Formats: sequence, C-alpha cells, structure tokens
Amino acid sequence: MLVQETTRTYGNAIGGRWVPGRSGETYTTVNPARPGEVIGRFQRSTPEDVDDAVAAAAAALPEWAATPPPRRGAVLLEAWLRLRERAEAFAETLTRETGKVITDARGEVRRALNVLEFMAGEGRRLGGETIPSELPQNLIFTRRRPLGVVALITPWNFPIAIPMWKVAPALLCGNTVVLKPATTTPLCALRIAELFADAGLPPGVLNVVTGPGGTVGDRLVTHPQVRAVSFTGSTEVGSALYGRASAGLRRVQCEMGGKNALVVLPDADLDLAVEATVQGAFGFCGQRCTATSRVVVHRAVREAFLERLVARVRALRVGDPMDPQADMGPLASAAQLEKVLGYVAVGRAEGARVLAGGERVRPAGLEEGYFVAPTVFDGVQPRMRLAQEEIFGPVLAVLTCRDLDEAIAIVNDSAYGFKAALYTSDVNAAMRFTDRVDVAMVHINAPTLGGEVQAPFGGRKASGAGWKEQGRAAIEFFSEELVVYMDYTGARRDARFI
Ligand code: UN1
Repeated sequence: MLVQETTRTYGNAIGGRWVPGRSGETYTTVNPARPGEVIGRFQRSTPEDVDDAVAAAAAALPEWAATPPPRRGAVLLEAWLRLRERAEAFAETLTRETGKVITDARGEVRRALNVLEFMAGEGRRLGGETIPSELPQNLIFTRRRPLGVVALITPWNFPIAIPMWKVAPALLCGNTVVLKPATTTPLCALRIAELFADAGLPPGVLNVVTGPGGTVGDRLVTHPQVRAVSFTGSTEVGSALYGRASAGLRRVQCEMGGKNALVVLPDADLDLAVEATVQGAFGFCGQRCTATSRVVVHRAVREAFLERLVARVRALRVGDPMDPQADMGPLASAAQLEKVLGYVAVGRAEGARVLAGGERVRPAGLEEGYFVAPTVFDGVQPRMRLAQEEIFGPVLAVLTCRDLDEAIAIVNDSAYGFKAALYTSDVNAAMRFTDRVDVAMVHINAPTLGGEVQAPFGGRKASGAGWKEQGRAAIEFFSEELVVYMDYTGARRDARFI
C-alpha cells in the first residue's frame, strides 16, 4: 500500500542519535480519526535496547549531575522558547496521534510550556536548608543531589504534557533519563527528545525507547542502574510495576486511575454545574484520570439538572478532531472503542437508563474512526459496575443523593481516590466536604479536571502510590538531600556530644 511505503521510520533516541532497535522490528501507529492513515513506523524495542539507553544515560550522568542547577534551568528555558515556536506543530502531532480535539491539544502544549517555565526557574532555587547545631561553631546544611538514572513511563492520553512534567523536573535535578512512551503515541515523545537536543541538552541525558510495555517497560523499571521510576497509566499496570520497581529499592511514583465524582447541591449554580460536568465527562472523550465519571445530584434539583445536562450533551459536536468546532473527537484506539462499548452494554444490563448517546458514531468521511456518542446513564446505583469501575471513556453515571452526608458516602464508596468536585454556594458545606472526602484533590465550584503545574498532583487509594508529582513535590521526588555536618571549632570534640 502506498501509504505504508511512504511512511517514515523513526529510531529510538539513544546517546544523542536516532538508532534502530536491535531486533530490526518496527510497528506502525494510526490516526484514530482515520485508522487507514499511518502516522509512522517505530522501533519495536527489546530489553537490549533498554540496556543501551540506560548505558547512555549512565555515561552522561557525571557531567550532567555536575552542571550547576541554574545552567540546567537555562536548558529548560531554551526548550521553552523552542516549544513556543513549534507549539502548533506539536498540537497537530498530538491530535493525529490521539484524536484529541485541536483546541484541547493546544491547551496541552500550553501546559507543557507552563511546566518548562516553572521548572526552568527552579534551577536558581535548588537550594537546601541550613539547620542550627546544638554545638557552638557547628552547622548542619543540606544540598539537593540527583538520584541517578531515572525511568519515566508515560501514557497515551497526555503524550506531551505528562512526559514534560516528568522529564523537566528529572533533568532540572541533574538526573539522566530513559523515557518509554505509550506504544500508540511514540511520536510526541520523540519530538520532545528532539526539542531538548535542539535546546542544547548534552547527548545521552534524555533517551527515548519505543515499544511494548511488557518487555521494554519491564526491563526498564527493573534495570539495576535505574534508581527511580515515575509511572502514569492504569491501576492494573501501575500496581504490578510498583511492586517490581520498589523491590529493587528504587524510588517509585505511580499515578493511576480515577472514578471522580462531581456533587451538585440544591444551592449550586446549575448552569455552571452542568458545564463542569460536561467538560469533565466528555473532554477528550473522558480519557483522563481526572475525568468526571459520576455525577451525584441532590434529589431536589435532579430534574432541572438532568434536563439541562441532556440538552447540553445532545448538542455536543462529535467529529474531525482537527476541526476547531469539534467538541469531541474519536476515542484514541480500537481497544478503547471496544472497551467503552462494552461498558455501555454493562450499564444497560445492570438496568441503568440511557439518557443520551450509547452508541458508536460514524461522521461523514470518517466512518472508520473510533467515535462514540457522549453517553449519560441515569438510575445508577452506587454498587453497580458503572459506578465502580474506571471506564476511561465518554460515559457518565448519574446518581442521586438526599443530602451532603449521603453524597460524601457515595463519593467515598470507591476503590479510587483521585479527585472530587462540589457545586454549592454554602461555604460550610464546601469545607465539610473537603474535611471528609477520601480523595487527594478537591475542586469547589470547578470541574474535576486538570491541575496547575506549580501545585502538587496525584491521588490516593487505587489512584496513586508513592510520591506526588509536579510543583515542588516533583523536585522532592527527583532529588535527594545530602546532609552535611560541619564543625569549624578546629577542636577535639567532647565525646558526650557525638
Ligand atoms: C488532566 O486531566 O488534566 O493520565 C491531566 C491522566 C492524568 C493526567 C490528567 N495523569 O489522565
């Protein structure tokens, strides 16, 4: 086929060069809006390729670790400048690889820019602490040092922002990196490697290896020279990875699934609550760990809320993700399509009622794309699978509550503990909610989505394990404090004080 013959082949990024995998095998990725369109041919790497990448990272470590942090920050600033120039090209690649609508893709690139902006400045603030000693003419101080070679494993749903929010702090702290992007979104990651190389990052400091998680990822997170692992992906993969990686005494952070709820009380601004629910449930087709997948509505406003919600959902435009007018593009892959349609069948079988959507959509000219209508299920009971399992698709479960206490009980009745949102104008209710919800991030009168780069980010329960990401938390994760005891008395110490 012509399209195959003209498809470009991309190497791994190892030691500052584009190199083919040792197996010589490649695989192709496709545009989920037009599955006939091949995006590129990528290396189906093997554990040996991982070993090569780790060796390159280890070789680059001494020099990068010894580079003063403000100079490392300056490289991030250069990357920021170049990303700003290439923003539109990055957004288009992102839309082609994931099906994310172009307006959201631009937003994701902005988020990556924000990460670089924040982390570049941290280079001039990468100080430690001075701590008084109980002895005269003694001082204790700390210095931040890199961990060594770190492994980053990133998902397909934010293939620019998530690699960036792991890569930038890892580099800033003086580590060298091997990044393994999701199998379906390797191009964004390779473009990030290219961006940093152009920004002056020395060869071998950032390496990218493409290929399947089972072999490439597993070798990477258990490699004896890898000192820390930062993972974002499913709870299933993350739980297994956490055990394997931490068994080698590596520092590990896992950012995983969610089943986030948005609660609507009778005194809420209903229009705002509807808008937040729609954005949260259907933005990027619900394929976000921060998506709103349950809405818990007080029975006093249930009818009014649902009427507005359904009207708004039916008006959503599902279509070509390159079209700036589109609200929803396709799901990211055939596997996602199958999973989401499977959950629609589960919801029906459990006796929940479809208020909107519930089927595949075939937009004109994109009939083969993985499109699904935004779907709302009413009459969902807290213990149904629809209310318990992460769907990671545009499927919203509507539950009803009689008061704040019951709403909190429903929110907390979940294996996951990532985010929750509350819509109310009662400040006391808002504070009681934040006191008692068993999640790691709460939004009052704001959608469950997102997070700003300067604040900590991460979940609890099945949503997160280990350390938080972003903001200062990312610096803590990717660096280690060296504690220095300094005695400048020049005198022999009384043994009683040691
Ligand atoms: C966002 O929803 O804005 O994989 C970011 C995820 C999260 C990141 C979400 N780790 O969906």
